[in-house]
Amino acid sequence: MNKALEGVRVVDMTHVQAGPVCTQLLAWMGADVIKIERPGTGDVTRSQLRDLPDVDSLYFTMLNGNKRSLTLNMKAEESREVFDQLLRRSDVVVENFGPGVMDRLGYTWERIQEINPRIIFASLKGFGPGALETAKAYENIAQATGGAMSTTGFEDGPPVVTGAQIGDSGNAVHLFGAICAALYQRTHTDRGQRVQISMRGGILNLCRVKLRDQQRLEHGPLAEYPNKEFGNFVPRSGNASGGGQPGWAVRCKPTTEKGANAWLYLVIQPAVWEPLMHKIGRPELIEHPDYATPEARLPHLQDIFDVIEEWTIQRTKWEAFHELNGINVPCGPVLSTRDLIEDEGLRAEGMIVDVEHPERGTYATVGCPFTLSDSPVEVTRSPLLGEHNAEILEELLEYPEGELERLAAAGAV
Ligand code: CAO
Repeated sequence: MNKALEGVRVVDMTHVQAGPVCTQLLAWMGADVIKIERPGTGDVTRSQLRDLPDVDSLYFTMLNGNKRSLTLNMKAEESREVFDQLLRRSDVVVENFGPGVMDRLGYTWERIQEINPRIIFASLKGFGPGALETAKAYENIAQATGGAMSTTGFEDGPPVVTGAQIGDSGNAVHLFGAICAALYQRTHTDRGQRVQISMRGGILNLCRVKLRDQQRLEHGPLAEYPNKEFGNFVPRSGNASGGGQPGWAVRCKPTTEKGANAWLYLVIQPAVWEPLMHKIGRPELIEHPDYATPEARLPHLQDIFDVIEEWTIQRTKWEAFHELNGINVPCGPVLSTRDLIEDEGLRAEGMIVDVEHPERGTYATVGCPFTLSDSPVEVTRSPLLGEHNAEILEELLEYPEGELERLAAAGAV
């Protein structure tokens, strides 16, 4: 066995971002992922945000590597025989359609179980039971309703979404974990099961510490927050660390005209206070009663970071990083997307990978965020629309020659 999920077949009914990122992870772990797409158009992302005319977009190619593509018009009568056969020969079906879509297609959980009692049926929706249950959801709607937006940004500004796609790609990882757990349980029960996840629930999981702070608020103000006044909910707290050790982003010497990302994030652990003050040339603060202990420092954090910034502003973010890292201060430069795509370390780590595509040439994609020593990941390109129709129908489903043409004439593939 060369891959962790070798032998697992996935019927991939996913589209846009959240579902495809999950099934791409399954494919990287060795599952045979068959992406079902509407004939003619396929996943809507194939043609969204195109950088090159008539070529699958990066939006699609970066989220659908290592999969096979089968076109199937799920609303055509003749497609049902194909889909049923696929379900019989598969281990997992994953979908992230709007609420009720699978039921309207005639594939309820009950029907899917009837066809294959060993299959795991995984769904990602915007919301779980309750007032929002029937609502569709995109990334930022999940961030708005799951606690991310109300806690991101500065106190005097509007709620802000994060650049990290925590609702989509973040929840894809939740869904991936859940499917792997269900596959493991099946090795004991020999039964499939229903796996469900809401984007809002997944966001809340990632906002766990904000719910910690909501309950701490009942016992008084949050001393480590930069905010001066508190209501009955957790306020936006800018770049405060959110953890037990204070942190903040400080400005550095710009290296480009605008210097938009000339910033360094640093955290002041108690043990680094003394060497840090020596390093920035402010040894008189080490024993100062307002600063000497972590508790004493809490009300003065902004002053402290201002003092540190007087030192960092004279250095580039990389110079400041190397000097502070040299005395064990936890810190990291704020890196732009340009910095990242050119980062040799990320390529060595397999996190930025170049892939060959027959229509668009070489493109860079983001690799698998974890490594398994016994299951190496080889990132390959995304499939063209319907590229594997003949292969899947004839080799996997054992349709005789000519059936593909019949199904195509009936508008099913
Ligand atoms: N053949 C025929 N029809 C197909 C098909 C196929 N292969 N694949 C999909 N369809 C049809 C479905 O049957 C459905 O039709 P009906 O509405 O008539 O039942 C329709 O296409 C898809 O509906 P949808 O509600 O999923 O799609 P949408 O573009 O209106 O909404 C989205 C998109 C993402 C808002 C919605 O799918 C959703 O809320 N998904 C769950 C949450 C989610 O994943 N969001 C993250 C998206 S990434 O930001």
